[in-house]
Amino acid sequence: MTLPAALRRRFEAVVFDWDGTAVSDRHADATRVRALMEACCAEGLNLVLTSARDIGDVDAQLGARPSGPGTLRLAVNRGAEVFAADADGVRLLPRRTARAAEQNAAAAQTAGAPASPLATEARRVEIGLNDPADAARWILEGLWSLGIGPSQILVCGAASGSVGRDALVSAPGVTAVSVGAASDGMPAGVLSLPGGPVRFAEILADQLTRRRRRDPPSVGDETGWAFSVPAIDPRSERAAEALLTLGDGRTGTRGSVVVVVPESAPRVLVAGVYRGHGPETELLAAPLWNIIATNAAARGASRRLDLHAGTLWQAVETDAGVVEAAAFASLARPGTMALRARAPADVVSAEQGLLDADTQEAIAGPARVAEDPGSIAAALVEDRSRQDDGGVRLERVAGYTWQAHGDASMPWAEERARSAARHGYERLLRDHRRAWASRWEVCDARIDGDDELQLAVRLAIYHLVASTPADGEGPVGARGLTGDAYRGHVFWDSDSYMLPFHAATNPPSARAMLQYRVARLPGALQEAKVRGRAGACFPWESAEDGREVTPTAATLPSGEVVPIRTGDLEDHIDADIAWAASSYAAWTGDTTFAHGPGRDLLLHTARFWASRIAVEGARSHIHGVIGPDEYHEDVDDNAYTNVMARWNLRAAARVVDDSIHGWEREAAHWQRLADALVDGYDPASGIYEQFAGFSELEPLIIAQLADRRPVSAPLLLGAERVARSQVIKQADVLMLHYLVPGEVAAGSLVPNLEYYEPRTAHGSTLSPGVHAALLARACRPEEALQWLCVAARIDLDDVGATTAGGVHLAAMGTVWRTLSWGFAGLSPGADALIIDPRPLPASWGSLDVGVRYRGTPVRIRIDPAGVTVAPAGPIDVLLAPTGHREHVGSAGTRLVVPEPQGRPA
Ligand code: IFM
Repeated sequence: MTLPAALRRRFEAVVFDWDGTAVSDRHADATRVRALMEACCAEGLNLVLTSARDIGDVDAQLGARPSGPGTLRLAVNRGAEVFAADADGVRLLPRRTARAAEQNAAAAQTAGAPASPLATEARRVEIGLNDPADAARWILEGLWSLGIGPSQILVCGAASGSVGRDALVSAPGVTAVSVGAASDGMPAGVLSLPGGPVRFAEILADQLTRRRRRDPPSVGDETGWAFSVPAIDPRSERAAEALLTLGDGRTGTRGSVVVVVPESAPRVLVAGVYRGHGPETELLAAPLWNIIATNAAARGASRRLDLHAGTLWQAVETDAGVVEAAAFASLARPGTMALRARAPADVVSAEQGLLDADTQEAIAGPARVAEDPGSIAAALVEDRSRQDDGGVRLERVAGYTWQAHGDASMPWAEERARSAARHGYERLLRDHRRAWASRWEVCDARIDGDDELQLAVRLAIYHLVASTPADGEGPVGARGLTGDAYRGHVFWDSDSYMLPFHAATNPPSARAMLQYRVARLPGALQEAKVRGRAGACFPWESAEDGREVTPTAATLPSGEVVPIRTGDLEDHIDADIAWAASSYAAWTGDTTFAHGPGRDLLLHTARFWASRIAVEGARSHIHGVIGPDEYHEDVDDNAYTNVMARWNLRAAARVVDDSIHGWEREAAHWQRLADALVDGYDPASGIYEQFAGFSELEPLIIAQLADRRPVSAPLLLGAERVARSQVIKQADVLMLHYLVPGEVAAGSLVPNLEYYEPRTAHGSTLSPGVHAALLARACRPEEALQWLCVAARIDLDDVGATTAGGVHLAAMGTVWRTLSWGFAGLSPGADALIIDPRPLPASWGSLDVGVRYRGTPVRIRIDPAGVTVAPAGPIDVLLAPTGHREHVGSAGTRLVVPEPQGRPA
């Protein structure tokens, strides 16, 4: 029998009733269905059997012992108990309390998709679930933790309802079919396909066939998780490719159409692997694994990136028919990628293989690109087969190796591809999906009430994760691995804007980012000497060897050549790196780092400042810098630079006091210098002057001059006028309130926000999100929301027409921080997680953010009535508004927050 269209696709999980659907009754012979189930699991399909009967009964009849990679779960006793069956036998899985189920239900409502199973894991105890609806939710959550969403699930036998039928079939996106008699009283939306166990066996057999003939997997389409690009638009194709990039933290593959299109700029990039020297240093482009060489021309394409599972699906219409493909870069095995495609025979008629990055011509066999100093080797295991549905299936498993300095090993790349191919496509997919799902369990941020913003927030989080390695050195360029802009150079974007997300959610990634700096400390010590300074002087733009790679000049569209002085003058990078190290240590409590390389960073940057500061009478100064506001160059006493230097000196002096002998005199000197540093603060107005003389500049208010912001003020007004005016490019003084609120005068946030925000062009993508966070801290949620939306849509709307060169990861970092710190007020205290929430925008029902404090994952949910804290293990929290400290056990707790209005920081 031909199955209805809704079933003629690959599902990633099948949930089915045992009695009446899989077998006719308790005495029926289950040999055939057992064989089918085991075969399906062996091909990666996940199965969940539900039954009102107990495990002994069901297992005696079924006796399935699948070896995977697909899982088999048995939700028996009407779902009151769940067992896993595998090659080792049948074992009971831990169950949850009804309270945990309630909280998850609330969270699921918030997310519009299954809640994170984190809270469930945290509170499982040995009592049964009485309500079958809880079991249904448990099933959805369990599959979600495998990276499988409702849109990838087929529910069979919904009519008998041995677990919460309605909860299962009403999950948005689930496909439900009943094989029972038509009169079973099925809920709306359930397909009727009478035929009982015979029909069910046909459905399973069909799923097995699809897997055996290597159909591309189904890719999730959940609301709030699926980012879609429905067509090829030549004007925005390159930006789309950047937004659709697949990343495993170490490698990035732009989400190009699988069949080359003229507008495309496909790229595979590897973190930290560059070619060239000095300002010309740029990321080396690796051979392409993700493009099919064909003569067929693409007429259109629809692409969808499932953010929860890091998997890209596409259907490309060519003149020879439709090519469907699914691809991923394994988060579980960085350097391993996989692609499956179903294509008309004419499209994939020739031998395939890697493509050259520049010419896009096929390369025979493995390939290596090597251009001093870096190199990348790539190899493919490829399988091309003709299937009886007339099409061709192409399966590729790619292995990449790299060397930042020297020769990448081709044999290793080949072995990486071969061992991954031996592991098998379905296992690779399973491991990859689980890796993403488990990252999301901690780092997801959920906004109830704004689906569009929710998706943009998740896209930001996705790119932060996808662009950042979790071991070794983690150099993260301004655009990560999503494009060539800024040549992959590493700026303060990495330390001050992206690192906070990683420190608070996945510390190994933050540690890797810091390791990149730590490993370049010797170079920074050397650079300081060259510049006649002490300590360490880190470069403003950094690449492979840690030397300054900032270009020294740029050519404007008019042809005019202008000098670039940031490399010489944007010294605040030193304090930014020190701040990143201390932020990581505060979230993690990693004393090995704090007393080792972290301390070195702090001390040597302090030494740099001590030698950079000029003592003039009783006061000390820093002359001739560029602050974050790059419209004004060579200024004296930039408040941001001075206060960050002061913070750096004081933090280093504290470290000496606490743990180092022999440095006391130097530390006392740092203290004196810090105390004497001018900071431009005027207690009468509460305003920090951005730099000496700023207040005398032409008082232009860009908010009144420009139709809309962000705007490029130099384009609007001319660079010279801007330099003579109070128009600023991006948050400068306000970066102090954002990074070191304890180092600025109490009560100074509001006056500085009111003074500087209207003067800010937001000409850098780093700026809107910082303002959003600070407006949230200032209890101005609706204005905060406006800027948050701007920040979250910078790449989606290609606001500056620069997304083709890669997404703006720093801005993405500000999006996350606006939620976690701006609104939720989360920060790492010395012995407790500090929660200091602010009012939410009226349109949000709640905000739910996850962090990892001192190793313990914890979710914090803020709603108008209070805060719910759900840690995975016991932690101490400090509710800042009341000073109330509480030891919260893994069962979670609800804290009441008094009226938050009117308490600006
Ligand atoms: O680091 C930023 C800088 O603050 C503004 N111009 C762009 C750089 C890279 O994003």
